[in-house]
Amino acid sequence: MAILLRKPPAVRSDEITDPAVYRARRQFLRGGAAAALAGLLPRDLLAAAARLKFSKGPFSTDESKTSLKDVTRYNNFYEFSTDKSGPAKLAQDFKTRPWTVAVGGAAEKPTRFGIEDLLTRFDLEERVYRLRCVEAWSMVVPWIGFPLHKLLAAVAPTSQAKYVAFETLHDPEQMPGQRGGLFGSSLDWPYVEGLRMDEAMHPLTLLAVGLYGDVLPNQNGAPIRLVVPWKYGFKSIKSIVRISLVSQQPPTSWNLTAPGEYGFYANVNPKVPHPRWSQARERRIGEFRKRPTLPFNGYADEVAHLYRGMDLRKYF
Ligand SMILES: Nc1nc2c(c(=O)[nH]1)N[C@H]1C(S)=C(S)[C@@H](COP(=O)(O)O)O[C@H]1N2
Ligand SMILES: [Mo]
Repeated sequence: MAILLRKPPAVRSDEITDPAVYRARRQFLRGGAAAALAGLLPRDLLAAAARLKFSKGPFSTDESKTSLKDVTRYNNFYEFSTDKSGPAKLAQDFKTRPWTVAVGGAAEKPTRFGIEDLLTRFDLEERVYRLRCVEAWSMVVPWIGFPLHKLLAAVAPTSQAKYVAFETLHDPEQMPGQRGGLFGSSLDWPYVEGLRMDEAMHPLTLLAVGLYGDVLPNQNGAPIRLVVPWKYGFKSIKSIVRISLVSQQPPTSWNLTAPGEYGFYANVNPKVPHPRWSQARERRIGEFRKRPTLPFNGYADEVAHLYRGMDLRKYF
């Protein structure tokens, strides 16, 4: 499994920065304050700033990437639609500005971060991760983001912090899937997810703000979403507005809906079938043949130690 992972090249982001992008960023930084006062930020300049900022991060797979088209047109985002092709259309006008992420709970310095702050405060990295959906398909996505542990460190978790709870925006006016009735799904809103503290602090755990060199498309969870590559895709909660440090294991949307089918841990495990289908193999989107599913989605060398001594059939 380790052969699929490579170390980051020793190249600093400023050495690979295109001069045009550099200029755009300077312009962005100068225009930033005025634009922020006016309540708007030019999207292309923001994208240029995001593009500039990233360097190659660790843990990237060498496998071929899923096409941008498939990554952005084959989505699970039930707030917009339960149909895979629905979010790309229905999330087009989703407003991701202004946007804040409240990070608090068991923390000495609870903070409400503005999204522009989050885009510039931490060094952004590109990380090419596999994403394995519980529905037995997978993708390879070049995310841009920063490790969650950096954000958590900024709020200074207390000793009470044993788990981290995440919450997606609740806005039925913008999200047709949250209206119930014809467009509704079986999920309760807002979508919630959670991680154990050691999982949240693991260097693989990423808060993504972009993919394929640009800011996140709305249907992929703009403006900020979680990516936990060794777990089933539903743990990678989109369009986050709240992150809370808590002392008890928090509820999670899919577990609340069908506790026998979706556990809290949701580690990718070819040996534990979903009650209605096998998890032994998966189809990589864009391919026809099926490939074997790897324990922890191929990240076992990095994360298996977190679960040493745990019965992974019981804690599925
Ligand atoms: N808020 C929210 N987050 C979500 C979902 C969702 O419906 N709502 N779907 C999850 C599932 S099941 C998967 S597989 C991934 C899909 O992410 P992608 O569309 O970027 O591939 O998002 C996850 N995060
Ligand atoms: Mo999924």
